[in-house]
Amino acid sequence: MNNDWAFLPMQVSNDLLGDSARLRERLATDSYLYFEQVIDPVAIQTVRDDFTTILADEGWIRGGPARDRAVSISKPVREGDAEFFAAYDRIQKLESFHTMAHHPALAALMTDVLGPTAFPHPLKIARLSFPGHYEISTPPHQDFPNNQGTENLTATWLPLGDIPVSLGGLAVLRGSAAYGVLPLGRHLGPGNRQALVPLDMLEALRWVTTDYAAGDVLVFGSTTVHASLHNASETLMRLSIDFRHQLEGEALTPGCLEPHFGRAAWEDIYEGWSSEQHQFYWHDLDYEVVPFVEFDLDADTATEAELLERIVRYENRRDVRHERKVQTVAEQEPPGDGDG
Ligand SMILES: O=C(O)CCC(=O)C(=O)O
Repeated sequence: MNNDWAFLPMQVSNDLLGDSARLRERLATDSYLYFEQVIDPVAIQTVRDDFTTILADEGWIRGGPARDRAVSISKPVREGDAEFFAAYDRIQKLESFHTMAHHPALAALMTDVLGPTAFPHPLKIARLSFPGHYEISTPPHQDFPNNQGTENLTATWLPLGDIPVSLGGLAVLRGSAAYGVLPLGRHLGPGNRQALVPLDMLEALRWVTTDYAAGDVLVFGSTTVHASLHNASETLMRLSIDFRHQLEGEALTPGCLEPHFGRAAWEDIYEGWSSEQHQFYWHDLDYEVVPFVEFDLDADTATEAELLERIVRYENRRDVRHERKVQTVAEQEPPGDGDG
């Protein structure tokens, strides 16, 4: 979606920290809570460093002194493409990434929001958003259809570094959670599904977003409609992580107990970690595992054939934009020592 003018600013909720009743009231009304600078930015930078080290090593971004800026040099890939997993499988093994879900400030915040037995799912998600990859921006969607279990499931989204609007952070359709689970359509972006948001909702509600900074946390419910803005930067990748949380005693589905994309055993993920503290932590928790049910797609969504057409059109556009980006990087970003 366009990054400007259509949005209202997000309301900052730091003043409600520690006040569970008012946090829950605001979450119920607005469908999101946005907190500035609640996580130590140095801890966030550690995760970013681990991500960018892998991305530079895989040739996705410029290495050397430019590494931290995440200057994209490879052709964009879609989540699920074979090339995507070269970097993503390595990122999924990062101790710093999984451990961030247990950061004391995040745990305290989620205890305030959900209750004393709040815990993060073992499934933890990283998003690696390429510049000029507009067709693949995360579409408006709700987390419930992809996760299921309890509707009280609540997500946290953390920028790994500053994410101004131009870099394509998350936007939320304020008040959307009250409308319940919406019909689903096909999409090329992460999750491959979009919420088909009815016109009356779009007329009644407003999209909100902000310029995120390292250390910020966005919280939203399982039926909150949210989407990413386009990463409209010419050359920079947008990096973020997101977790799902719930209370003990509630339901979850088997996929929430697996690594994202389910491509490695937990023992492989944990290989080389310095601490066992956050390994297999859910074995000691109480929850009910319920089956995942495939939701039907709305009859009006794109057909398989239309989706294929979209993929071809997308790939052509992506390739043209990629060539332009390579030229821009060559002009604006002199090569660094450590380029892979
Ligand atoms: O960061 C993104 O682009 C998508 C995050 C998100 O909406 C999700 O994981 O549900």
